[in-house]
Amino acid sequence: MDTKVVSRAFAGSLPVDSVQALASKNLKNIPSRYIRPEIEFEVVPIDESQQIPVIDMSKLDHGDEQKKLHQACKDWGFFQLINHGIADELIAKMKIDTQEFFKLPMEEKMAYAQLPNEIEGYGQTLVRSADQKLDWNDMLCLFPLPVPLRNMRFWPTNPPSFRETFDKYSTELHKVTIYLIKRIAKNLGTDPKMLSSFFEDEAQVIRMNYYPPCAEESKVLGASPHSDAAGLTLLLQVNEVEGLQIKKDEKWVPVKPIPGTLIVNMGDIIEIMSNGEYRSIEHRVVVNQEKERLSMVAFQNPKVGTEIGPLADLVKTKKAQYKTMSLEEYLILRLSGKGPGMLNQMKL
Ligand SMILES: O=C(O)CCC(=O)C(=O)O
Repeated sequence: MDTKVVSRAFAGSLPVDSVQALASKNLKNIPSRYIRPEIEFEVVPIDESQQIPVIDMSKLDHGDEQKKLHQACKDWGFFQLINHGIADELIAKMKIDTQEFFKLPMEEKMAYAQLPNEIEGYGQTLVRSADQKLDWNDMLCLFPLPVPLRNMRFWPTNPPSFRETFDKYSTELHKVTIYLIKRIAKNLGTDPKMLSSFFEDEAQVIRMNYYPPCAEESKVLGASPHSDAAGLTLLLQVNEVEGLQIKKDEKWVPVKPIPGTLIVNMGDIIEIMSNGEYRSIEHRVVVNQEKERLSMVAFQNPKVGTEIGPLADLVKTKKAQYKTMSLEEYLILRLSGKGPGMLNQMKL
């Protein structure tokens, strides 16, 4: 990610308190900035009967799995990826190191705090105004790729293995991304080498989310409804507590992660590049009354300099549905706003 561009998009973000510190006070009544009346009036019921498709990466050389991938990207915009090739031991270590970081005393975590108007580091997501509703969530956000742009000042040195584990995990996610992008290109009828070249020097952003338990769990949201600005998102459920819900046919569908899988979703960039063939789906996170929840979300973005717009091969027979602009312009447009529907700004 071009950190200067991201800083411009985040200019004016207001600092807010740590939710973990707030939750530790065991307040009976949660401050009103976290209370979301809209959830009470939610007209879309949860649909427990549906589940997102499962894609076996080791079988993608076979036609059927490749077709299944196409349908999953088209109909759901989300799937669970099994046999992705990342070693169980590495995933287990990454989960432990993430949990250990959030267990550190607040003063120690604050050594990695976001700087004013920056998203990288330990803190919270974008806050634009003093009356904006807040998510029940703290995060550690790092930009591991491209390597020359790493800002090690935000990489925890405690737990001592964090940096090494995180570096390896980031590299493995990059490999999975390149593999999937090639498969996606094939399914879309465009050149796999061309599409994957945008992601070779990718701008990767990894966000570790910590959602503390909440006494008024049905009144707050861990993450407000949104779609991801990224190319692809690869999500690891760090502990066994569910919370992610995706909007499908106007209903919220809870995602029940299968242990060892990565949850993959199409971001807005893939929706745009595919000229709307694949969909970037709105999702949100609910929290738990008794248990903390942790997740690790990797946003896989094309390299700086990539043009964001429908791919040339996909506008030969169908009119372009989205604008074309530089990644930098796109990020400013996409990150300066808030809430769902941001993708509409890209539609023609
Ligand atoms: O925690 C999760 O499951 C999803 C988080 C998410 O959507 C985000 O960080 O953008």
